[in-house]
Amino acid sequence: MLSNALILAIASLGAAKSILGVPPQMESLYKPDSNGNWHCILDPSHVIRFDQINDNFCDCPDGSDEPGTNACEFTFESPKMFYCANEGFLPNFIENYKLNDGVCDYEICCDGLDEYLSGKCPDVCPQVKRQYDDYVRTQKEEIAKGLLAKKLLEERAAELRAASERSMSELATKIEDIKRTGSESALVESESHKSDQDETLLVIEEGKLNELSQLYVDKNTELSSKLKLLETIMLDMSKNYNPNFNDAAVKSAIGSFQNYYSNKAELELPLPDLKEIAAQRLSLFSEYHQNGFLNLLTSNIYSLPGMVHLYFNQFVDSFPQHSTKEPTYENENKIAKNDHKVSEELQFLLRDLAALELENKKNYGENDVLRALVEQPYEKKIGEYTYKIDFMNSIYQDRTLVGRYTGFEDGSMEFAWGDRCWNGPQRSATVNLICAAEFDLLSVDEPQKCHYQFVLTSPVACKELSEEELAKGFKLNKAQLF
Ligand code: MAN
Repeated sequence: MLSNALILAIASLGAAKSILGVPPQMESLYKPDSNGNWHCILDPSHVIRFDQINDNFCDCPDGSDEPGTNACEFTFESPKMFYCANEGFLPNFIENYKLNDGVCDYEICCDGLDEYLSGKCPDVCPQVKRQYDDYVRTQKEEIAKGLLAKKLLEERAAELRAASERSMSELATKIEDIKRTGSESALVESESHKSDQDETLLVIEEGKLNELSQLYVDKNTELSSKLKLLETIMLDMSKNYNPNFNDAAVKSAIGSFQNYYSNKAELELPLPDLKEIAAQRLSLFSEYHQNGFLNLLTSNIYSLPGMVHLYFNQFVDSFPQHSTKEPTYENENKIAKNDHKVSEELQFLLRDLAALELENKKNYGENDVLRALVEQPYEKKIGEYTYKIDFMNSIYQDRTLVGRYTGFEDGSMEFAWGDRCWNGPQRSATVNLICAAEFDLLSVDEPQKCHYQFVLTSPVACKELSEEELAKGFKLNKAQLF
């Protein structure tokens, strides 16, 4: 409790100038009436003596009689903020419960008024102002440089957008042309090949293809069972190894295995019915250059068991492109083949157009600025990992996918659907962008398991700031005060 004498001294000090804790715009509410009394602000029927203001005893139900003490901390509407004038610097408000707690809260009250009872906090407003002015000056310089860099990015983004729109309209024209003339040109093409009598026609028999498919299915089964065995061994090891032995090689191997194992489900595609695919394809390509076919079969791209089905599809898809000799067809077959070619090209063009449309639908932020970043992936090693940010696309932590770009909001880029964590969620990340002329990854934190917070400086985040907005970013360096 404050001594009465002290409280009176403070109150009279307040009466002479202003009431302690009250901002200038509210001073008119703290005047005595003609009888030397005062009315609580929210409930004027409550009348107290004027000298009861700031006597460290809460009289008013709204707590308005104690703006300069913490006596009304439990009243619902008490003025919980105390005004520091901070002469020569910026005025501010501090929570009443921080008053006279023995701590100089110079970040808020550089005049030291929050410790008015002990007076132990001398006024440091001139020093704080110097720091603040330095901060504002360097910030303004950095923002100006950043805005120049941002302008260049925006210009590049505009070029990229224009190029993309040109490609889209070219594709659209081609698509229209093909749709209009596709069958006609197929017919013309088939006529021009009619006289190619000397080309060899090579036929792949369905039985042969079935046989080879079976071979790959059997190989896949055999390799899958070997893989299962290895997985069992590694799983056992990752559960039972002694983490207290600091063996970097073991830890790294187990880390990689856990990463692989957690994402196994996403990696494994169901094995398609190869015979069925073969039959379908055979009906389309009943004749084909046998050597080309065999070359493809014997190439070593099929060595990974889990990928057999994937590559087999690619291989079958590659039939038309890999043909070295154009076979001779009967007119009818030729028309069918060319129709197929036309429709295949149309598919490619439509797919390219759809991909471009999708790219253009991405949120590239104001003035499309993020579009320019597509060309400038960023990489930095922080701690034990190298992070690669492929803007608008993905983030990798070494070889682990942290996430794919999902959107841009409030100055942050969001990434999700990364590799799954061991016993955890799929990885995801938020990249907070802060203004600077250069890109620099300042920090990567993992506040929740496998959700990452990146802090990246970039011109993208630069914008003109008002004095008030600048002030919000100021951090006082207390160590430099004395
Ligand atoms: C790896 C890294 C870490 C992550 C753990 C989760 O070690 O991706 O960031 O926390 O996996 O198991």
